[in-house]
Amino acid sequence: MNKPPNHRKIIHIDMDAFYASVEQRDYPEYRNKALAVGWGGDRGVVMTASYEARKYGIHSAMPSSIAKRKCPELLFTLPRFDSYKVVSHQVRQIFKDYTNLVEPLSIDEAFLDVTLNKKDIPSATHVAEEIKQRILEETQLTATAGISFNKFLAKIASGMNKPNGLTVIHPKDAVAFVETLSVGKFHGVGKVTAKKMANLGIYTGLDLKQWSKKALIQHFGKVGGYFYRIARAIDNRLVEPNRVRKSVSAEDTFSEDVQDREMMLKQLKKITEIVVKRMKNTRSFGKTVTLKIKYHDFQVQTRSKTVYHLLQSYEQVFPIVEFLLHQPEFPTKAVRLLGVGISNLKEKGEDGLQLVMDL
Ligand code: TTP
Ligand code: MG
Repeated sequence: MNKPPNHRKIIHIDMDAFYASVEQRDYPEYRNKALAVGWGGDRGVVMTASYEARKYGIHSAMPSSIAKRKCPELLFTLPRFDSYKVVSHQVRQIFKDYTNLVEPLSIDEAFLDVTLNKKDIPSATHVAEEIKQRILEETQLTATAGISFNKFLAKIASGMNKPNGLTVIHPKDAVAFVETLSVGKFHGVGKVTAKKMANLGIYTGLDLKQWSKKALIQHFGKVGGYFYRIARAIDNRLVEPNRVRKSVSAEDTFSEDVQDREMMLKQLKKITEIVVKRMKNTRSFGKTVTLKIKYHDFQVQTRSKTVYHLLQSYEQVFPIVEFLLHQPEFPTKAVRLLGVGISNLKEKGEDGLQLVMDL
């Protein structure tokens, strides 16, 4: 019998400028053009931008008005989610030819564990090359692959060489590589955490490595243990094919800033209905309700409430949303956007039990 390999072989695959690439594929007039997917109106937001548009500094989540200022010839098109889902499904079918250990992270991204793969290809790089080639042949779209021996490094690797890239981080190089990496590049370190780290003098993996596990947990809570491990290139998280989503959410921008309570409640009812429907579709139940409020000046506030029973129905969720709108106080400034999220999700097990998922 073959000796099991010392290291796992993990691939992270991420489609390039996903929504924009599908639009450029389906509408030749968008090819080689600066294109944004999203609403181009005054209060629209860029969902993603073609690589041609990114040269102007345009990126996801940028208000459309700013994007147009940066690039006056920028074209806008509305998203066609059904087409993106078709591609996402095609790509997942390709993955399944290599391994069942596929963990989708979003519509265009997944981890694959190819340590043992259905084609018995020993090199993970070869698997990734084949998958990229098949994605191109079957969807006419490009993807970028990152390859390493754990999820953390595979994800970092795929971000290093986009678009249409393939980057390998070898076990022998991993420790030195993480030392040079800026902490802002670590998955799980957002802007707020990066700033907190900077205040502590932590800028790179090497800086992070100087801290004890205890001290990191003291400063950052539970996730401090994860930071301690990844600073040493250690990440034993498995590729989990049936992972349940941790949260569902929806949000909507008003066409004009709003201060009226009835209008806010009307909007929140609509959004809550969408969120509840999504939870039902995934057969999940949540315990934490979060209300997101973005004010006219772009200040964002989130208010959350965790309850002790599992929530799924509109009748259960909406009163909490309404409560959060008034607690600690009803918005004192005009509101631009409202969002509702439900997290702390659990999936109803097939045997009817409520499975407690790893949160
Ligand atoms: P990403 O993979 O983050 O971005 P991308 O595929 O457009 O570009 P990249 O080449 O850098 O991977 O997200 C996938 C899709 O998800 C993206 O095409 C549009 C959508 N999306 C949003 O709708 N809003 C967002 O804020 C982000 C980040 C993505
Ligand atoms: Mg992508």
